[in-house]
Amino acid sequence: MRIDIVSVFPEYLAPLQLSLIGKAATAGVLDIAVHDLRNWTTDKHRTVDDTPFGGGAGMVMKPDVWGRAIDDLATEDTVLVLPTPSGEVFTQGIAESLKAEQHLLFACGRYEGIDARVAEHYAASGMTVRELSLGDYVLNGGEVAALVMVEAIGRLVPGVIGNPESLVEESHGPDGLLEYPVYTKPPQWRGLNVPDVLLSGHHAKVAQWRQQQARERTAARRPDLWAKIQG
Ligand code: JEK
Repeated sequence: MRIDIVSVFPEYLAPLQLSLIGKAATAGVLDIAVHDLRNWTTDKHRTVDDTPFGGGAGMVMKPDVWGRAIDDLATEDTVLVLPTPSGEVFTQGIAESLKAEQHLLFACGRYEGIDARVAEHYAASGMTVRELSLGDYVLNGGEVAALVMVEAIGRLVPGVIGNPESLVEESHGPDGLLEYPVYTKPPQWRGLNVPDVLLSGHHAKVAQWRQQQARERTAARRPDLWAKIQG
């Protein structure tokens, strides 16, 4: 998979050279490139923003600069990903739907966002355009969202994760419940004991206890998920 990320703060994307994703990039499974949007400006001051039509606070990113960048980087099979607070919420399901794509192009906005005609133009041109939000809180730009999305999608690409078993677990695990609590040695730490059942060697009882813990956690912490599962 090829991933291009365009930003006015390309240094912000440096973590992508680290850890699992960075190693996969090194191994050639993922091909990640980060670009400075200002490379596509044409004026002396390398301007990327302007005042909003209709008034209001802040600045809006210019469509012409983004248009030149996207025209240069896009191919026949590009999916254009636009992180935005007004997007569809990014989920594991969306990560799954993007993991087999040939090319993802992330356009990371700043200020009040990117002129709306950019998404409109590329969608009308036949490109797949995904306007995605990380969640219901406001960030200062799309870079952190792109980092999260690249990590969530990248770890699903065959050859990226070191341990294939951790993905198998997930693929037959989505009963929609949160994870059960996990423990390791020592069996007692600062006066807290690992639950006896986990030391018993009784596999059926362990499985039953974990299932019960997962249900209790989900009901307490995620009433939204619990309502969908219905006990
Ligand atoms: C991309 C620029 C900053 C900040 C104005 C007023 C209520 C905000 C844009 N989950 C997510 N949260 N935020 C983003 C995100 C933020 C971005 C950009 C993504 C580009 N900004 C910004 C304020 C406003 N709005 C009404 C909401 C707009 C994001 C993701 N993904």
